[in-house]
Amino acid sequence: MSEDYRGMWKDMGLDLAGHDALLGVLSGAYRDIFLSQKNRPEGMGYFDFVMSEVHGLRIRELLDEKKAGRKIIGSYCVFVPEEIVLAANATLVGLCSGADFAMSEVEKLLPRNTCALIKSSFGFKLGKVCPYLESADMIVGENTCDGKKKAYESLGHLVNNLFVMDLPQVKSEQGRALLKSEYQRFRTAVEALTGVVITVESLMLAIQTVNAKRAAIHRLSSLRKADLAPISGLDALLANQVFFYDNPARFTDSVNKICDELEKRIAEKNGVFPEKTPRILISGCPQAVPNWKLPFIVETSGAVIVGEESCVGERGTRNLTDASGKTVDEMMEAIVDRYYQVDCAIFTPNPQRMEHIQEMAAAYKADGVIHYGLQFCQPYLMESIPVERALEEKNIPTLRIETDYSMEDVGQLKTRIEAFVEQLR
Ligand code: BJ8
Repeated sequence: MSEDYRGMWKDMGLDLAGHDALLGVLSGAYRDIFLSQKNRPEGMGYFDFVMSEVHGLRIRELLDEKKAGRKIIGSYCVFVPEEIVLAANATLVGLCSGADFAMSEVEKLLPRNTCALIKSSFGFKLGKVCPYLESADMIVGENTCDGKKKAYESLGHLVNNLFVMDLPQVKSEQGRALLKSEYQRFRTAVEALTGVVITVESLMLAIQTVNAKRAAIHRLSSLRKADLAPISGLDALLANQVFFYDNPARFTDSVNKICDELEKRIAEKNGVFPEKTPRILISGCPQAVPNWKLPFIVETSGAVIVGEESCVGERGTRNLTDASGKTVDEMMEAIVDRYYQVDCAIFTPNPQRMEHIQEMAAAYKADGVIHYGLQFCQPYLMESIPVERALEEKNIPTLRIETDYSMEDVGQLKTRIEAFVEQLR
């Protein structure tokens, strides 16, 4: 980190010893996993810098925004519409956590058989190690899976600024109406928090800003369709993870810059892996920072990851919001339409997700799909069975993985993944 931020962290109420331990593990893992890769695009230097300052400079920027009167809103799910947040002069940051922390404390509040993602978010709160969580003026929980739904009841006792958004579980007229009314309720709550009433101009600008960010990520994804992968799956995942933390305009710019570089690499046939490296699509649960376990194993087992069917990936960023509305109400409708298409496994039935996985496997020329399910995540583990069936119909080999954030199963996973990659050759 370029500066000493200890005073800032202390003022935020972080547990400095715990935080040091977390940063120590994070920076060691980053060095071993990311910086050890060969022939990385130069543009990844920006993301290396962002990660090195993820608890430093970016937090200082957020605190400066707060001093200037802007509010910070933290979210655990891609159903929280960034457009509404930006239009009301607030900043949205992702809170989903990808590492085990303070597990003994967490298991006093949550059953052991809760998914690692939920446990991690509690661990970061109980261990007082997440400056994003501590800087948030509002935290948004969403009624998605049962685990999250019930966990927010407990989280509500740990924070004093939780807004729980109800979400549909069925794609129907009533489901869409629920999403619409919840987005209206969220808009009112955000306007009350910031004291800023959303206008046609502010909402239009917000839609354009978020669309630009998504369009840059779409451009990056589409370059990964090239026969010689111009960027590793690890680096592309990192860009998708930084999507949730960075300043939107700067992020868009940096992703577009790396895309310019990747276009040149493709023209020069300069890939990050040799020709004929088996191509893998990952599908399933979100991989939040610093959960890099699976892609690291895959890409050190002779394969390259060419896409993520995930909320930290294409499921989260797939569609743009229609920007043709002329009134706030029309734009709110467009926002509802855009998010209503997210095909999270909490929906039943969820045939669109099967179609999207088939489409992605074809578009990215994947030789195989790894379905990534977090242990105890019923929605995605249950849905891994129809996913496998849908891929079998297309003769695409599938490997179903069920894991958590611990390193205990790395050896076993590596053996299974190496065997799968061998089968794809
Ligand atoms: S829209 S995927 S971000 S809910 S892994 S907590 S589902 S038990 S994260 Fe998600 Fe929104 Fe859906 Fe996307 Fe529950 Fe499963 Fe845990 Fe999960």
